[in-house]
Amino acid sequence: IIGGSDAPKDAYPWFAKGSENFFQPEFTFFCGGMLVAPDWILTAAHCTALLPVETVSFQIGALSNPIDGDNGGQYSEIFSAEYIVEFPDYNYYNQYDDSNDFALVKLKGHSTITPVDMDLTGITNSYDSDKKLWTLGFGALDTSYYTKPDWLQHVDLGFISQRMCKDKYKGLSKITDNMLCATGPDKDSCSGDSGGPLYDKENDKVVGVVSWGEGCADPQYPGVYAKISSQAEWIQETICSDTTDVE
Ligand code: 4AZ
Repeated sequence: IIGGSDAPKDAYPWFAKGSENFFQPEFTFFCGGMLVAPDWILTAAHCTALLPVETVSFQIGALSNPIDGDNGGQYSEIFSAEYIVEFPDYNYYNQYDDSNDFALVKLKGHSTITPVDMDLTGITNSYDSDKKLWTLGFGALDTSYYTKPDWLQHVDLGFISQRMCKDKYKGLSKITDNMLCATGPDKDSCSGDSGGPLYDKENDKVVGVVSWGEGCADPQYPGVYAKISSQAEWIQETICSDTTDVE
């Protein structure tokens, strides 16, 4: 997160920190996520696409980045992934074309933390161009991409209309109706924030998943988020159709 500040305790109990030990040692942080049902994390497909499922875990309620860090007294729970469902037509090697950058991670166990509500009806369609939205994560603090925070960062962004976002990315990348754009002066999500939420605090709903952008905090290029309401049906069906843990 660029231009943000320390997330307050208790503000995002449903935020999940993804860790993996396939590319990195000892379950190191790789992406954000959010608890959307007691046993399901919503994250970005580009986060999980190259990872074997047995190398993935999520800490729900994480505020501290170091695995042995002090979580500030906030309650958290760690679960490993049981299986991962990527959006059906998601293609890692063609990921900017029509992103649908969604993955649902089934957890080995049920969290007792309250999941966050998703925008399944499309409240984003009524946003004004400066509607305030929040994003959060443990990603890069500046455009060197290397500095990572020890504590969860959050930042308020302004919603960018589809028309304006298309215009800004003209000649560079396609902005589809399955994407949401948001930006702020010297504020953005960045490398490592992927998979985390775009959050509408007023309505207490997550509306997007951190997906991509040209650079970070470049005034020409807003951050791009996968639009949750675009694939509400797939998200709900995937979560509800699961019958592997009937007890
Ligand atoms: C990334 O590399 C990334 N400015 C995430 C978000 C944005 C850019 C890059 C948006 O994960």
